[in-house]
Amino acid sequence: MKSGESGELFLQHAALIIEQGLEQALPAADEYSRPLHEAMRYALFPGGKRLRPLMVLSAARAVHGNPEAALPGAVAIELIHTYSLIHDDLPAMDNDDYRRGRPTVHRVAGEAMAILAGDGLLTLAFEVLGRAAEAGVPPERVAVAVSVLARAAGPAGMVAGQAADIDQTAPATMDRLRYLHSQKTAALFEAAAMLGPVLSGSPGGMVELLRQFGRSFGLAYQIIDDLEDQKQDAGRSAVSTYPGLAGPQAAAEEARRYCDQATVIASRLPAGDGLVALVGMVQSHLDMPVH
Ligand code: GRG
Repeated sequence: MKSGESGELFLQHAALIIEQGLEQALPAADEYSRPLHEAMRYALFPGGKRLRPLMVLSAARAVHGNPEAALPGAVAIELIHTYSLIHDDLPAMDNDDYRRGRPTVHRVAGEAMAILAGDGLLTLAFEVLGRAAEAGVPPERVAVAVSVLARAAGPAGMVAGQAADIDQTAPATMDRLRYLHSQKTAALFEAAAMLGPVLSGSPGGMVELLRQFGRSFGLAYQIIDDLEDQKQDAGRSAVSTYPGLAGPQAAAEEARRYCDQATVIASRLPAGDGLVALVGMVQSHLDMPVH
């Protein structure tokens, strides 16, 4: 990755590095663990948009950090995201049969193996991040990165959001919705934006600025995702979504506001063009026509 390339070109190169990093992170299966490894691999490849690892590497670039130091963070966060999708699709949660146009992991590997594949990816994430010292990252930075990621993914972040989301008895209020978005979606994006500067050793002020970037991005992204679902569902939206509670127009305005906040922050950073391009990628969905 060259420092003079545009934000868009940077994202293209970063995407290739992320695929290689994920490929190398998956341990080889032995005779008895083959079904587990096949289930993990099925969930990871081909992946989705890889937004979170792209954010880790773009945030490292934004502060002139070393992308090699940030790669373990990028891989670890995608492993966690993938685990969360496997578990979210399970019969006990959303009970989804398809994800990314293919049968979900529990549909092809069975429920017990899907649970274990998720457990395997979650644990592997911390093994990968813990080994960042091997890429030359000082141990004290590795320790901060581990705690940033664990907090965002765990019972103060994504898991709390998921637990609140499955509570069917809770009233669908804007207050609850904001909590869900903040914990279930934005927490992991906040960590993604922080891991780059943390692993590359940026000052605390930069890490905080990038946390705010990740939060605005995550809040925008959840609303945009719900608006997309609404378009695909012939204009209907679940009541427990922003478009469902406030209407599609207000939802789109709110998403634009968060995108603008994120862009302003990224534009102030020394090399924030990768992050600006990432915001542009998701914001472009707001302007797409309904079909
Ligand atoms: C099971 C602990 C646990 C958590 C699940 C991520 C999640 C929490 C649930 C998935 C459902 C959902 C709508 C979450 C909101 C975040 C979101 C839009 C996830 C999808 O992320 P993308 O679009 O997925 O980045 P791809 O397919 O591109 O990887």
